[in-house]
Amino acid sequence: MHIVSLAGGIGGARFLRGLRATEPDATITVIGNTGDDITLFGLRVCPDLDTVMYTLGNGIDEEQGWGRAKESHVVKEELAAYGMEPQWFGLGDRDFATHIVRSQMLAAGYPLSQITEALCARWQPGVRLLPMSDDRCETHVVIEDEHGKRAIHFQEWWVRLRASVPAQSFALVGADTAKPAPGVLEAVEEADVVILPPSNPVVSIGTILQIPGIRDALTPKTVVGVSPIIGGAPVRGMADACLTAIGVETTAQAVLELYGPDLIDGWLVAEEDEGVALDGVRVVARPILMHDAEAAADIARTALDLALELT
Ligand code: GDP
Ligand code: FO1
Ligand code: CA
Ligand code: CA
Repeated sequence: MHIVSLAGGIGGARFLRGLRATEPDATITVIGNTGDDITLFGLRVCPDLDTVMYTLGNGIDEEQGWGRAKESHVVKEELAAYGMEPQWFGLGDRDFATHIVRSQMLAAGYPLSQITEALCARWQPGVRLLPMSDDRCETHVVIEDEHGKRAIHFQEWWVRLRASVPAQSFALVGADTAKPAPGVLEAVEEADVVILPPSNPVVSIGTILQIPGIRDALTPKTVVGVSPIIGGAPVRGMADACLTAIGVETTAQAVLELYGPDLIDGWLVAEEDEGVALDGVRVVARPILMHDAEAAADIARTALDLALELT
């Protein structure tokens, strides 16, 4: 069986660990979000790709959900001693090595997809991890504060401001001319089913769907999604601030409508969201809280079974 999955960071990675566990013989291709990517200190950082790679490769800081386990921060302290900015983004020493390898390969002319493959040769995530695009494509956020109206990088809004200043809109800079990375459309074409983990519907899944060609490739497939919203709130993170910015309510119903019945065939919601409904979509209410790896595998099983039933 060939499964294609789209993924952001923590929510996507934890779900994928469950998917891999429940269907160990399947080929899983993951299309990762690179809209969060940022260049810091001359190094290219790809938070969502790294979160998936470290989580599936058993190198993640489990508590934090991003970054490396057993991390130290000597380089960060030394950079701060030189007064180097930004100081609001915490890169750890072990993590730095990943960004050095990636940046060196980018400078040598390798595309991000090949670099990700090279990094995964170490981590052996058990899935094929592809960036959504090899073309640089970054999410920026339009805000208005005491400095006026301006666009800032997504990481500055998310990490430095903790989404405390309302986003007026999001812009995926570079999306209009970006192409899906090599292998992305081919994987979707060959997929038996497509699963959308409970990743952020705006700045993770929504971003991937903006790369020209990806959404159109997905719609003829059987697509089952897991709601990232339970009982009117995100499980973790600030997805509500992202949804509000694009005029969508923070409910499992509204996220389903945002994706639309042309994309979604099956939708997994929490039991308290039973009653969510949309013409043309099979909605199933089940526990969808990934409190541990076993729970994540159970949720992935339910999503996969629903997809196979709808195929
Ligand atoms: P990020 O890039 O690290 O923000 O991670 P993702 O975009 O992959 O996932 C973030 C989303 O996952 C958030 O909107 C959360 O509401 C959702 N999420 C996190 N944990 C769970 C969970 O256990 N169950 C469900 N249903 N959603 C979750
Ligand atoms: N998130 C934070 O809240 N603070 C940080 O300092 C931070 C550093 C960081 C470094 C590497 C990495 O891969 C991820 C990191 N994240 C950090 C998480 C990440 O930037 C965001 O949670 C996501 O991009 C939002 O999806
Ligand atoms: Ca992310
Ligand atoms: Ca479909």
